[in-house]
Amino acid sequence: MIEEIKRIQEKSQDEFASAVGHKELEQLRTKYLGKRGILASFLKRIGTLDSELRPAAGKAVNDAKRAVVSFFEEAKSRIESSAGGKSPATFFDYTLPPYPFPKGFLHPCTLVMDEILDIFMEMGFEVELGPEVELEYYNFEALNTPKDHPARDLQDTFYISGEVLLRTQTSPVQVRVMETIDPPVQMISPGVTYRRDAADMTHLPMFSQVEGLMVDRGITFGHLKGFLTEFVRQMFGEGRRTRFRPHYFPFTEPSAEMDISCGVCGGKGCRACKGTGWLEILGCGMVHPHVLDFVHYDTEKFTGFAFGIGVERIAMLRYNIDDIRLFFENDLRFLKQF
Ligand code: 2NL
Repeated sequence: MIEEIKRIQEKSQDEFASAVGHKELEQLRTKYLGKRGILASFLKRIGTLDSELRPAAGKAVNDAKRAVVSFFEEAKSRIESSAGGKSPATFFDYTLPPYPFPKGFLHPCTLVMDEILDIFMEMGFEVELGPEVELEYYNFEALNTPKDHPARDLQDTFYISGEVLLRTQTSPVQVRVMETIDPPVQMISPGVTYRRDAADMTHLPMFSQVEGLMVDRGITFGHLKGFLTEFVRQMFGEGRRTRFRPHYFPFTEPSAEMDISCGVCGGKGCRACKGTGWLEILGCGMVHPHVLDFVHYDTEKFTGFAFGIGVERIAMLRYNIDDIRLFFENDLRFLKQF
């Protein structure tokens, strides 16, 4: 019987050591130390032993009881310290969020940005990133926009110093990539851009862009139309008509803006499309030979197309939002809808 008691004592030590929570601790206490517990049953059995065996057995049970009580005390202080030293009745962590626990979600512009990138990545474009604080050279000069060019007015930006500024588009990333690799180039550059614009329903001084560039032998305006038409089909669904309207950018020649048929009126003309039936979605064109010259590409061999997509603008068209400022006010009642 003494051997048996020793084994029980060892087993109880393991069980108390691995007990989690007050409930399990109380169950173990009852099991070993309770009135009808294991140690009590040993005490009862002592009466059935021969009288000369009783003292040793009694001592063994008492020793075991003392040991088990100490295992219990140890487990109790361990469990209480993990609850801030208080019993569960008084311990409550007020900093925990209430049930059901709120889950985070993505900003509508992030959702649209990811979708745009997925579409072009699947068509073979590599994603390239670059600095938001740029050199004037990469933002303007190398993009065929010299100091006295009138387009500098439209793209006025925030200057850090004379030659350092916040980029007005992500094209400088593309210039940097072309400086380091030879054609073929097939890339997109997503990111935040800045302009010195006052905030209104369609403008913000900070917005996001995805620019694309493809340079190789024999690239034509036909390739540009093909890729962008497929982009529109995947982004806005089948059945939207598209058109390319002549435009001017210093860095492309010829240049165009791409329109899609209005999703609200189907092209008949309404308030959303200002009666025209068309919505402008991006700017594009064939890369100006001067831009290729700046990165030492052979303009006899290589041509390319480029485009710039405003992410907030696409998100506004996708979700029928009429004021771009809603994206930056961070009102959860607005943001939770997407
Ligand atoms: C817009 C639309 C555009 C480009 C961006 C580009 C980039 C390189 C060379 C030539 Cl490296 N072009 N990007 C082309 C056409 C339009 O953005 O509304 N921008 C002001």
